[in-house]
Amino acid sequence: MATSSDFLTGVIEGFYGTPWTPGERFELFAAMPGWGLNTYLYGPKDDLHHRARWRQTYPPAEAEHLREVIAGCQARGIRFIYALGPGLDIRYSEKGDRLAIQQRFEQLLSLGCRDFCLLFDDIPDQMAPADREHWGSFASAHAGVANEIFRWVRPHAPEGRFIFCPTPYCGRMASRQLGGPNYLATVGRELAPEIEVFWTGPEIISREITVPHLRELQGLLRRKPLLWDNIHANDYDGHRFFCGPYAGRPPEILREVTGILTNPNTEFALNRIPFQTLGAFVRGQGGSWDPRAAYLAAVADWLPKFATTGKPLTAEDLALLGDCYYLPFELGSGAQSLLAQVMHVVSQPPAQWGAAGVELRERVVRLKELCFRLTELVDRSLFAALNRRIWELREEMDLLERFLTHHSDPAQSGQPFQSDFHQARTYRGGLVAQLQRQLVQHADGSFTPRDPADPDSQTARLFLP
Ligand code: GDL
Repeated sequence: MATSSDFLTGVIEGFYGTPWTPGERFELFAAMPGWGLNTYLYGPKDDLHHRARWRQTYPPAEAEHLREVIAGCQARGIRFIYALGPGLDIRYSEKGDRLAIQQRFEQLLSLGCRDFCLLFDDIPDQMAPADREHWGSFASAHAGVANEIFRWVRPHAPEGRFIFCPTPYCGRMASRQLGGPNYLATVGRELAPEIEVFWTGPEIISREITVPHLRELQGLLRRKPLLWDNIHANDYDGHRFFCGPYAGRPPEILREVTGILTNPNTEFALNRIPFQTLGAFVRGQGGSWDPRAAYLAAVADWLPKFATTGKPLTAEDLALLGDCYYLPFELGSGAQSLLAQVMHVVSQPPAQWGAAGVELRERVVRLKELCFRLTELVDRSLFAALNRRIWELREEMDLLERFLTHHSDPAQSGQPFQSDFHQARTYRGGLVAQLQRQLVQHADGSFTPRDPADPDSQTARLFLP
């Protein structure tokens, strides 16, 4: 049941990008019990020893670091799960490679770890001919290796959990037959029943995860999955972060999974609302769930972190800021209505803006000033985590303000607008920005080349060497 300690609720450090510092991890462990989170999984993709150097054990200094992190975690009553990702170049039929996994887990056992995970996500889904000959299929190779390691670990850690992440770990990947035909059914049949299986939902980043979706998966896996939830992950987009509430999953899913672990924003400091609202969701034990109310409650609790050297932020300010960086598929209400107003006003001739133009300008100025006030944050690690993204938002607010001011001035009537602070090539410049303009994505997700008659295409051509 959802509240028992058997139900895993917590955090996966499993993103691409700079791993958290030991200090950040300790801060997390101290706060987790208060939010009702009982599990932490260590698997930062860019810890070299997690993937690239998976065959080598940790050198002594790093091992000691890990020992402290494990002890700090367990001292708070939080389960520490260690994950290894050998899939980039493992030879599944090589006894030596399987032994290397065992040796790594042996080292972790000696550091106090009791819970383990083998990750086969984001790896080539092809095997060497010798591996195919030995195991028959990719799925059998994965299940076979996981079973072997599990059976070795179990006597050393009878109380520990053992988790497996399949190569197709979401509905879309499974329907594309990533890992070969019947991968999940084979894993379901061959993987030891005690081993839990990670799943991210219908997509890598799932807007919604429903009970029927999970039930269908249970049939294939012959067990309830463990959710690896990427709803707040931001490693795929350097311009965004997500501090909206846990949402898009009905409370009834709690009965269909063995736990929910969230793989959040890479920037540790930005995860307060994701963590707190996940805890509240699970603690609700399947009762009604109001994501907006949970968001506003978490905003109020996060506010003290936003102390500044100047005028203090209000909960309303922080809610608006969070609305601008809410969820992957959804802006918060304050950002939604601002965007709607911008779209409405700028699509009209300035002569028709009237009061809507004035009101919009006030909102834009307020948000711009709010962005500026974040430079005064006393907590500089929070500032560092926010700064690049907020700066971009501030630039857009500044541009809009200048645009609205220019066109509201009768003396400028009919004059084209230019900003001295948003010069071509310094603003929205660079290779990535230009590449992004070349393929247009439509509402259904499909892409087409940009219309060559579009004046922006000529601008792009102008920038070519
Ligand atoms: C993934 C990776 C994860 C990454 C996330 C979001 C899983 C199982 N693996 O595919 O490490 O952070 O997407 O980009 O989700």
